[in-house]
Amino acid sequence: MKIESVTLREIRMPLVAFFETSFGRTEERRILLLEARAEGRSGWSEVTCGETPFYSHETTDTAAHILLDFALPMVLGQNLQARDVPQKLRLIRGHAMARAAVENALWAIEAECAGQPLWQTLGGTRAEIPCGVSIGIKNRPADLLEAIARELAAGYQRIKIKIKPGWDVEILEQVRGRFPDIALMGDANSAYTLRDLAHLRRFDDFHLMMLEQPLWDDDIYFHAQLQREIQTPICLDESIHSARDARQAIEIGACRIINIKLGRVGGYGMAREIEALTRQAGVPVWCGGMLESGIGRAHNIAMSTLENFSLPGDVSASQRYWKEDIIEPAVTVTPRGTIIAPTMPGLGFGVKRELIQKLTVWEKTLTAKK
Ligand code: OSB
Ligand code: MG
Repeated sequence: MKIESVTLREIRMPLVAFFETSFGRTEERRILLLEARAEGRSGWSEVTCGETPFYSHETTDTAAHILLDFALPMVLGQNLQARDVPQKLRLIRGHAMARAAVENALWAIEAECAGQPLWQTLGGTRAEIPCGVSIGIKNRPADLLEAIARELAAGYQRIKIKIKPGWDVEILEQVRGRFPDIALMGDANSAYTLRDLAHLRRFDDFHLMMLEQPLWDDDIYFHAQLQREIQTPICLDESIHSARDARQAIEIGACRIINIKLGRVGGYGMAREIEALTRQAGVPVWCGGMLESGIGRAHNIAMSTLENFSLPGDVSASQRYWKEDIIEPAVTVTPRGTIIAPTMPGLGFGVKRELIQKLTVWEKTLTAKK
């Protein structure tokens, strides 16, 4: 298909409640949406970076720069399929979330052309996906316990809490005291070093499903050393950008589980490679979240239908984040803590153009030369 034009826009959306990790607090999102046009259709995607370079190097502003000045000119006017995009963008080093947005929008168009929901075009095998929630650091432990109780009542299958030095062992003691048997995990977002080994060993008392990214964001090797010293399975998030990274991590024993984020790995092509590799290696994966709007959420749902996404992911209901989401219907979760994959062709959800227009702070359209 020929890529006729692409519109990139920034929308601002306040979160219904602040979300805090070991690297900081987010209250309002600055989200880039990409709309590609080909075959007389529109395909939407979301750039999943944060506003700050604290989770990864990418930010809303760097992604806009990379897309407008480099990535979009490499694909505009060209005749290509979604699966050709990684090759077309191969000269761009890093900036995976910006690159992923180009590829993912084309997948949505291809699915619509095929008259199928995207998850089926991708080869998903699961029409209902298991869901967990990620709960941020709170002002008080009591706020966290209350949030956990609320999410469990809504049916979510596992609880992930954000941890950091000073908000870890004591908090886990309280959570386990009140909820002894729930599926529980912690995400450190690289808040520890190997000097904390004795401290990290104490986490083994809480029978956590996994400990996500305890050490440096760019490390694989030392996570293998840590994994040999603790019983809790390590899950890597920040460190895994490619199938090669995943293979390395598995071969040296750096983790027993992997969190796949569609943006962090550069799009569906690489996500599917990692899914296949981990499936063959017997290492389960789950879909991570980046506080996405409905568009990114719809893509996360599609990816989560792939076979090896066997653990509950961080993909949850729209209303946990937004007063009004930009897709219709909004994402909802069943009382058994699942999301039903959509049946509508393409992205699988309607896009609320008027609302998006209202939230837009700037937009830019690049058109193929005739
Ligand atoms: O590490 O998984 C993470 C949010 C922003 C940046 C990094 C992470 C997260 C989350 C939230 O855990 C997941 C979500 O609810 O979207
Ligand atoms: Mg994480």
